[in-house]
Amino acid sequence: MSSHGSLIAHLDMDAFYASVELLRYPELRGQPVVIGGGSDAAPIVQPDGTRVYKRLRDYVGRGVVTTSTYEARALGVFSAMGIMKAARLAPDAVLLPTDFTAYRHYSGLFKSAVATIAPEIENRGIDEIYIDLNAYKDDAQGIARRIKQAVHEATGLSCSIGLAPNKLLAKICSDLEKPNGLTILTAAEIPTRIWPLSVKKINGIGPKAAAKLATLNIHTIAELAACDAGVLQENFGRSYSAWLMRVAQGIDERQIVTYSEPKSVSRETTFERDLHARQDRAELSALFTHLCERVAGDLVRKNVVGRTVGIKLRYTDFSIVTRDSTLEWPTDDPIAIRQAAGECLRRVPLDRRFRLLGVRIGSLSPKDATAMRPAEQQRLFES
Ligand code: DCP
Ligand code: MG
Repeated sequence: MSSHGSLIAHLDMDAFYASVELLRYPELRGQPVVIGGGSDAAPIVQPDGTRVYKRLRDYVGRGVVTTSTYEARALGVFSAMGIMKAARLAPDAVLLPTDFTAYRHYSGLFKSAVATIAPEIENRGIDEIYIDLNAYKDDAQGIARRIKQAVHEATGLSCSIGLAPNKLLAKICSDLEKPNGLTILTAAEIPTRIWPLSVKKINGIGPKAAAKLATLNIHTIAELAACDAGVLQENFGRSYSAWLMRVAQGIDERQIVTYSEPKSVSRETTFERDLHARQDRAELSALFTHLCERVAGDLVRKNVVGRTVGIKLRYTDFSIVTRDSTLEWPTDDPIAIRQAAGECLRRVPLDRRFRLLGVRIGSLSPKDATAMRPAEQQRLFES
């Protein structure tokens, strides 16, 4: 691997929830198994100690598959599929309930195991992390093997690692040789190994964007890289099209963000349909209030108060505007936040439809339990 440039690993656990369940029920190894039932999907233990498992064909309900073993995937059963649909494809597959407590436990175990070898870790979710390997460039492959080994020793589980010059490429690579993969990519290999892939492999091109690209006859990353900038801009707006062009070249400058105290908390929501400030006023107002309440709830849980309230809007062309306003007093009060956010909203152009609304509060400080803000005092007396 080259000794200049950046070096990032993306690690993703293999069939994570399903693999944790197989630790508990090793006799199911090699079988199609689907995770996603409620507690009534738990196996029944017979008097002689043997277990009788629930099968997909007996399932009735509206649940969805959270994940499945590779044997079940071979039959066409994947995450997010309705369980009854999965039952038509794999009627004999075993169904097991989801047990988040167990998955969180194993998530903590694998992350600590990685940290013993390479401590610069960015958490991405329950089963994936980015690891900064810039300090280990001389033997990145050896470090990656040691990480895989440590994860296996700590959990009994396998993972797949992608090693690449940035997060975007590392994430694509960790998925290329699953399960138990170790995929190494250099910048020079982007045309041969990344361009032939589907645009859907890029984290950030969702089903909606992929479908729109398909209408432009763009299916592979190579086709995206070759696409005319003007055509992309017409269809996706300035900022998203600029991002599309960068990622098609494998460019991504995001740094690894290791854990730190929160600097701000935010909540945002993408609407089911694009909304207009005047025509959808009531609906927007309710959504907006709900976002402020959730942000306030986050502050309370973290025991902090914030002083800068900001909003974010994403218009239908994906362009973004933000506004913020600084309060006289730091707060965690949903009404004060709603009021300040409302003032911000009046300062953005509302003549166009938008698809996303977000509320953020920053300039956080620890909550001083003895100091009560005037607005709170007032409401205390009103009630
Ligand atoms: N998950 C979920 N709903 C989805 C997708 C995933 O609840 N639509 C859960 C179950 C997965 C876990 O998140 O076990 C991790 O997601 P991955 O996409 O990494 O899927 P897996 O780890 O199951 O499989 P893979 O080996 O492809 O990573
Ligand atoms: Mg995974």
